[in-house]
Amino acid sequence: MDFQARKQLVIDRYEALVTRKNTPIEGNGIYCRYEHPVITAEMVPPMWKYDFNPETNPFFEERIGVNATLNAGAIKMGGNYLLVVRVEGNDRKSFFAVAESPNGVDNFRFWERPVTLPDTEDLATNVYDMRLTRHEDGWIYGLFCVERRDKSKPGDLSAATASCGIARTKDLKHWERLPDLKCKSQQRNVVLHPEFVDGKYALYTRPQDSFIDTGSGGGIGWTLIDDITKPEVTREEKIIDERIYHTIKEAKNGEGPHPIKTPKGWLHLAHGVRNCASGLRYVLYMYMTALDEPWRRIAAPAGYFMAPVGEEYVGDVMNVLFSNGWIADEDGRVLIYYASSDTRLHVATSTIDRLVDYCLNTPQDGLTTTHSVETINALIDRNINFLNK
Ligand code: BGC
Ligand code: BMA
Repeated sequence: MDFQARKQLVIDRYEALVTRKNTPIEGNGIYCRYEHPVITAEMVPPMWKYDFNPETNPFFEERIGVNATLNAGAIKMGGNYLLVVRVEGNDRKSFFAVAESPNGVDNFRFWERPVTLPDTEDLATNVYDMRLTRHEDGWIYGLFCVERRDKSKPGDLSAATASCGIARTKDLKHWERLPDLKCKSQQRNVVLHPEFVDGKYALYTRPQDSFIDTGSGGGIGWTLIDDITKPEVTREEKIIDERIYHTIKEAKNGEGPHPIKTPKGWLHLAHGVRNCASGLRYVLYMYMTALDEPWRRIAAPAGYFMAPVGEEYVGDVMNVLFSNGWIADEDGRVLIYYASSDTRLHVATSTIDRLVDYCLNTPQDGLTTTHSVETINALIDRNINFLNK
């Protein structure tokens, strides 16, 4: 194919994808998945990847490859649905880029350019997984993971450090970078609570001993910090949702997006990880905390909320669902953005009422087989009276 024909083909394919209609699939009554992913690597604008000059690119070859679009922060602004997507190049570096849709389920289009995020003096090797919080102080904060080579281990090429980067904005266009969160442990999943608590900024954390290992303790932590412009963890990181043997969060867990406030408590979405012969399995789960004490758990439905199905199992890092963005709409709808296998981004829709019902009425994990069977038998006993009604 010649330059002109290839260029047209690339543009046509791109346009077809970004205008493709998406339809919900009825599922378990708790949420609906959608027929298509909302953002894939093929939906990154051709302008970012191709040299459009026939002199310098006679074959219309791709010059800059994009490997994946995943783990997006989400927010509603000016009536539209915006995602700050983790875009990962073929070079394994990720960066952030905003994609916008009028309805939240299809027609997502990236803005003209990716986000130019100011860096700190100690340049990061990689940044990823931004959690967006519209805080009551008037700013929109983005908290994300900053990864650097661990210089204390020069002999180990894979040794890295993970810490929490913080930037704030009013429009997702102009970003002010604040210092990285100072903290004794490594941090990959820090989330800013949207309200002040005792007049302080509140963080969900996930203290870990080293880059990969969460270590002996661990779970989702909670701590208050005095000054967001000089962010430092000085108080205890209180574990509010712990890891538990033989559950979906045995190996690791971490807060997803910031919790959603409801009349019955805060709704939390998190990821849980367990180990198995094929590697780590990442699933999504939910829990609720008290309205007046967001660190006190009041509901913990057993098991996972969402796990990979079908093509979601397959990708760069198999058997992974991960979410760091959801939007609570004015009409009570909730749009959950999740990535599958570190490759593509999907949406699932539910409502506040359905999610609260799920959290409050799904049986808890009894932590043994005997309890699981008892729970099923109790349900059958209650159901017998209703079967023929
Ligand atoms: C990757 C992340 C991953 C982390 C821990 C990083 O290098 O970019 O996607 O979560 O390692 O495995
Ligand atoms: C990490 C996360 C994500 C990723 C997941 C699976 O720990 O921070 O970036 O989706 O592992 O690879």
